Amino acid sequence: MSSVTSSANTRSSNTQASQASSALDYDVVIVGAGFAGLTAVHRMRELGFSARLYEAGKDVGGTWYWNRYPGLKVDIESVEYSLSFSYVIEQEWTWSERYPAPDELCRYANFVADRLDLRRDIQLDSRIDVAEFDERANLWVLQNSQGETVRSRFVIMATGMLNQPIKPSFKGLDSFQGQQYHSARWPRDGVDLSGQRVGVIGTGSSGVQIISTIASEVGHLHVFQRTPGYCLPLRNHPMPEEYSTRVKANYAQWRAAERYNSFGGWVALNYEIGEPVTGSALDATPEELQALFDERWKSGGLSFYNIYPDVYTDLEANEILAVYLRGKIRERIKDPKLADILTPKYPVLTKRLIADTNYYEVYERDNVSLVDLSEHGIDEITPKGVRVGDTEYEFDALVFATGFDALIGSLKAMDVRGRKGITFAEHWEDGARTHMGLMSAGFPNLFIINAAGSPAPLFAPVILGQEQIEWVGRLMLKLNERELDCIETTSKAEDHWGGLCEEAVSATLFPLTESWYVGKNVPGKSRTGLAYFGGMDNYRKFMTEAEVSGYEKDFVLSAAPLAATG
Ligand code: N01
Repeated sequence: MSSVTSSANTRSSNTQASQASSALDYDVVIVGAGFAGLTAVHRMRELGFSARLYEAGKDVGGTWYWNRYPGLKVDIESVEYSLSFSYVIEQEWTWSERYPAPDELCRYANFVADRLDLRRDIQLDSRIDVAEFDERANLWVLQNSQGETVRSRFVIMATGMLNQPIKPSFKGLDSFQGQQYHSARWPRDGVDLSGQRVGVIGTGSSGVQIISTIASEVGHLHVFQRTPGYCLPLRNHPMPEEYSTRVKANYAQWRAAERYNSFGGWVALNYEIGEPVTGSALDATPEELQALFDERWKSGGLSFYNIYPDVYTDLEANEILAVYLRGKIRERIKDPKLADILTPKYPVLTKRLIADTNYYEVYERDNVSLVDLSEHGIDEITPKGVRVGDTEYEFDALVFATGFDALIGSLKAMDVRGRKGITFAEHWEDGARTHMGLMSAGFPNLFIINAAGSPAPLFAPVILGQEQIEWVGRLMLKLNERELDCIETTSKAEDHWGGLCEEAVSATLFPLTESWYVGKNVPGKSRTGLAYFGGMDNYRKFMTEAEVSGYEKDFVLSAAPLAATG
């Protein structure tokens, strides 16, 4: 292994001198060039830390670099799904669509990287293969796929919450003779499916967008649906110039509204800042309910997340919205039998809403068939296709839109070794263990962004990532100020945080439904500590308390290697 030589190969002036300082290449290594990774590079530089970002992909963009399936659009409005730390970026960049496609999101990420001159600290096409904490030197030693070794004091893992694709372990999975694709690893040059017999397994956000887009292109499409979801029209269109101009002129208010909208984090409603809904759905009059729901329906996308809080916690309140949305779904499906199969039954919002474009209408096509798996699942993948009971469906191509090992998958898949060589796969074997979704015991000076133990599933990840990175940056400054080298959390703090996460999720309806929110999409995965469902406002209080208390509780701070001090 060669060692990196860098112009920034000593600690910056901001960095506390320590026994290990001479061996450092960078103050901080950042992994992943999505929006959070770019934010981290910028922030670290602002604070005077030397930083290097490594990205496995050949370009910046993160999720939007890797996910390229046909029909993909982000389902949060572009004016909100964007970085808020730079006035220049906010003002100079103009979105072309209300909900942009990955190409535009990656162009945006490139614009950010260029405009803020981040590129000189970013190494693309460079996967971090191993990250190991050196307990004697109190630093991280990382090896990348280019054979380089780098040493840093801190590591920021900006590897994303929906990054590690999964395929169910179907019998005969590898026997299929046709082409297989996973929604999250779609070939970048596209796939010509014209005239082919195609099977799509999975009808979550990815499956629904793929199905709606390829239906008119393929020969015949079979959709394998296990659980129907709540699909709502995205209502995408070119960005109205007036709207874009108005948001730019009032970005501070938009951002504040996003930040302080505890669930969802996104606020746009009919091109205005929507007010958070308070009170109980059970106390609202039928007229009030109708007006509120209709307004959201007209706005489109995922505006239903901004709803009476008890819709998340009370089955009766939940059913009021569920009935409304089921009615809207049935209106879109002509055949009542088909409508029965396509209409969801579980409590609404307990799985992520799906923003669609002409999804239900696809089933009016002669070349599209729905295979209902609710009673009888897929028995096996065969060399020719898929067998369900006595029926074998034959395909030229199979698409797995079967989701992700959310929140923990990316770190479990990496070879990251903390104290005593323990990996995340080992440490998280029985479920995610973090403190505030920011640190894990045994992984000193390593910070996790937008992933396990955080409110990421129910809050705008762009904003959450930024707040977490700001918190991390202030913590790093504080360590230097106090002439400390190292911070780590404890097993006790993880237990406590896991308990708080469990308490918060148990108070909601989320555990009633099998979804990635609660880990039920992966056999044997525990929901404990997986995510914090207590709302962003409460989460923010925990972060603030940790900071104002000087990290005295639930963290161990040290000036010398803990291993050496015993
Ligand atoms: O994955 P999913 P996704 N047999 O887990 C089915 C974000 N996202 O990639 O529901 C048969 O939601 C499974 O069935 P069931 C967004 O946050 C955003 O679609 O478990 N079927 C389900 O239908 C989203 O929530 C955007 O019964 C099986 C599907 O596979 C998250 O990513 C776009 C099966 C998996 O759905 C994940 O979405 C895309 C089996 N054995 C994604 N196993 C936008 O911004 C699984 N399934 C627009």
